[in-house]
Amino acid sequence: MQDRTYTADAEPGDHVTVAGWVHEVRDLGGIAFLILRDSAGRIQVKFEKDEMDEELVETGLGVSRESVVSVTGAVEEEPRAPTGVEVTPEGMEVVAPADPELPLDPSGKVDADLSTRLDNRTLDLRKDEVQAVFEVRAEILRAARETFRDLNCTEINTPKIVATGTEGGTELFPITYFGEEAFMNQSPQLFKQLIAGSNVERVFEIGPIFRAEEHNTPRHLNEATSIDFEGAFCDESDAMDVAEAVVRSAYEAVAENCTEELEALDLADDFEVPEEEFPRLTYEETIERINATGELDDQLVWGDDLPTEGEKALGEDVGSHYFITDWPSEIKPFYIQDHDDDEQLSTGFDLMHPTMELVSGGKREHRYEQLVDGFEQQGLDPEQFDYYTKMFRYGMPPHAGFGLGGERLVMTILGLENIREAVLFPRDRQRLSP
Ligand code: AMO
Repeated sequence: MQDRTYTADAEPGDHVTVAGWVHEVRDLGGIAFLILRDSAGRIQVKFEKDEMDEELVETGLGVSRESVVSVTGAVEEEPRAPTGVEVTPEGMEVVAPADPELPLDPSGKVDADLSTRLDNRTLDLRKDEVQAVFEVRAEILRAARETFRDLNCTEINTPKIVATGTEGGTELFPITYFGEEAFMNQSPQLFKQLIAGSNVERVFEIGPIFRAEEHNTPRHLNEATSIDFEGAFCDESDAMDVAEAVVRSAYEAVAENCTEELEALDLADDFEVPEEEFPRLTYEETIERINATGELDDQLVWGDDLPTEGEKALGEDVGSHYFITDWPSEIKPFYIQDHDDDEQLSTGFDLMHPTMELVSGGKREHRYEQLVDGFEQQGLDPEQFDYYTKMFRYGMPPHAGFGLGGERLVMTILGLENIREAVLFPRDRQRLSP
């Protein structure tokens, strides 16, 4: 729009046209105020009924909340106005009227449940605290990209329509690809390895992953954003260092660049950047510590997956982010390498926030024979993965990497109760639109 001034830039003495949404209209009798909101903030528009053009006053007072308007007038200092200035209008246009019946109240005075909010995201995002989540999310992704670039990684984009799954067959979404069965990709796992094995060496990708998980939980999505890393000549310890750097840089960036958003979310006073190095516990130590909390009915034994209550009990015990290393080989995927001196033990690791898993990773099996054996042990047909395994015959360096759940990172940094709050348009068991 030509010559439009953002509300935050309107200074006393200026003559401006501001444009945005009608936040509220307060009619005090002889005088009325319209609060206009745009992405930069809010500004008060003052209507003096006896002194102004009747039609202008009618337009200002008659407009419904959330209509889009543009107002032209002089900016004056007004200490009693919310931002210390107000506009005395000379002209006003209703650019796009809003139905007076709104499905949710963007002023936040009336609470809406999450489902109503997600059905009406455009209106929901007009609330400062909701917009703040997505500003923070954008800053977290920016910080992750910057950290990877500082670590000499190249950003890649890999296919999301694929011929095979990698993270367990039951969680695949099948689609039809020109008459052939194909799938939505569960992880860029195999592609990122194939690129790490080229001269590019160190890569990262931020993109969607698709998991046909049946269960609806506050921390699972059917389409999530994965922040992936893969590095040639890296081992699991190097990959853990990178994961830790990315997570820490996300907190630092939010603390430094999102002060207004943290205030809108009421987090400004308590926001903490994790300072200490994340401890690394072995899987064996982990199950011993979980058992010692006494929170589980049945004691965990070697080879068990960690139940959610166990993760929670340990998270409270540790009180910070922590890694779990040296998982039993049998519960890690085929592409994870075992330790040379003990093939029951894998190089796989998880990074945990005290409340949930954020990252899985490990050193990869880069030796052709062992890789093919691993497929067979997991009941997968190595021939289907020939496009992948054959590259391991042409000089595949040792390499390691990880996948970090983007929404879980946002959720844990902001303490959101439901992962859906960290996604604009979540996909879950009930939700395929909007
Ligand atoms: P994994 O399956 O553990 O590992 O996924 C990595 C991380 O992605 C996030 N995540 C999810 N977030 C929300 N909803 C989901 N349904 C969901 N599934 C996964 C989690 C999880 O820790 N290829 C490996 C990674 C690697 O080894 O590089 C993988 O995909 O935060």
